[in-house]
Amino acid sequence: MRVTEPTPDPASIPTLVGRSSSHFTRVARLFAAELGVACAFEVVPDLRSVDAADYAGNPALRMPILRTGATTWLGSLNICRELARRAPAPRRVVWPEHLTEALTANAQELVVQAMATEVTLIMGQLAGTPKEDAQLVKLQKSLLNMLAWLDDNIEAVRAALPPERDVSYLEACAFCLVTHLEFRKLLPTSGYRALSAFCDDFGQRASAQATAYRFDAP
Ligand SMILES: N[C@@H](CCC(=O)N[C@@H](CS)C(=O)NCC(=O)O)C(=O)O
Repeated sequence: MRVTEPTPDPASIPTLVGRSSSHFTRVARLFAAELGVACAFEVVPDLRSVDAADYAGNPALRMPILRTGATTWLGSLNICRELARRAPAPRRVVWPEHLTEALTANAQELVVQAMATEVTLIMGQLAGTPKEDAQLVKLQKSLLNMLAWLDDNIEAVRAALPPERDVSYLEACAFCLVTHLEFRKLLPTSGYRALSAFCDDFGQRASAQATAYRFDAP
């Protein structure tokens, strides 16, 4: 009698809901690739939507979201953790709570804050907020300050991470942040020499190359 391979149950494959142009979504996609977890991908069609159903039920009206059967995981860090639990083989992941020195912990804080600030700036641009708006000007200054800090410190930060790691949430976020600034033409990043060198290095990974930013079809 011929034995056939069991067809994978589609419900057992998690679905990542986001956009291929989103840096928080890319962090999750990058982790899925690093951890060897297959995911389906569902595009959030329009970020102007105020219907939580368009964000897989996320009341914050944000992406990414991971759907695993009847469960949803909100936000990139939660998603990356769930992907790690589903990884077919254990991987050495450095999570934010492992960063117990001020240098690395502050780098994590600033990378994620810079990502959030970039989101606000882009959404402000899309909404037509005037360039001289005081809050916008402050956010731009804040982003530049954070990038300068990260550029000054990224080498020391990386040197302080456990050398035997497979992947760190901090580096994944930093890579997705800096490459996204270029992708969205928010500001040129080549002047940030240390960050650019870091991106050149991290960008060699298959996970980085498989998750390049692009705009999803409308
Ligand atoms: N804390 C969330 C932040 C997610 C987030 O801000 N995502 C952006 C896209 S990269 C978003 O959904 N923006 C929609 C909006 O600001 O309206 C996470 O870590 O995933």
